[in-house]
Amino acid sequence: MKTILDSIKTIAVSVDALIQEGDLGYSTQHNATGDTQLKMDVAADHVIEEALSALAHVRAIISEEKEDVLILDPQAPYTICYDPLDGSSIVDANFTVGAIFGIYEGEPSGASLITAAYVLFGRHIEMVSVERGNPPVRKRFVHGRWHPMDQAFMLNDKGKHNAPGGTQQYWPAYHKAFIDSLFAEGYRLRYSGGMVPDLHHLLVKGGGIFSYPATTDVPNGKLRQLFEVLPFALIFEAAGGQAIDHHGQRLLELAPKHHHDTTPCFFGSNYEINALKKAYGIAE
Ligand code: FDP
Repeated sequence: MKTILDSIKTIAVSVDALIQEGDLGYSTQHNATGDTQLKMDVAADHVIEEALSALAHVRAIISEEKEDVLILDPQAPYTICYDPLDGSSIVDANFTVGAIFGIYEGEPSGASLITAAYVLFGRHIEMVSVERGNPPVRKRFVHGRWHPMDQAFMLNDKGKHNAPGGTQQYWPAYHKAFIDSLFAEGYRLRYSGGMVPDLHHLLVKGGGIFSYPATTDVPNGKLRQLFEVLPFALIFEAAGGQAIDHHGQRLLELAPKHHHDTTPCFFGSNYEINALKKAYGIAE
């Protein structure tokens, strides 16, 4: 696992260089969800593919930017699913963007996710990783070295911030009522439109909630299970929070039928997620 995480660290530096170069033009390609890819998306994907393909023990890699699975060694144990540049719609505004990695042992699903990592391309490059276990191994690479996280990035029971994703016009009424109820309680809005910085923000501040509900325009949610949702579910649970879908099911219990499947998703500290369960009528 160390080799894969070390490789992601090296990848982070190369992808950051691409972002610094700043070619924001569109390519002629589309990803599996139909989004027109930026040249930067394609270039980041290429850098990551090349680096991960050089590793031993990797059965396959699956990129959010590619339709198909790339099989590397059918006998090897790990499949790495990744979103090379999450937040492509805000990179032109010079907002912080990220990359997300899920390392699965066997067929990729919540149950087989063994390590999750994300990279933040912000004022400085930062990487956070969680290796599943009891207790999970939580590490942060920043300012040139790995730091064990101990109490850092552990969520309090309740936070102060509300990060509501999706187009409000298409939210179900009970979701809007829930989001409004948090603001009525004094929660403050923090939503940049990038999943990585928005979830990182909640981890740094010790709580709150990020939601991307089922909406009338995207009934199965927008965020992809293997590349985005499951890795962050592992990271939030390891931080003492919860990560559930709109039925109240733990996201880590999901098993996508297709590698580009999406899901509605909610990540947060206990108070807010329990309040969401009540608002959705899914409290135990
Ligand atoms: P983007 O479309 O810019 O790639 O991965 C999808 C994503 O960004 C997430 O990073 C982000 O949280 C979400 O979409 C934002 O979607 P909305 O604008 O619909 O809230």
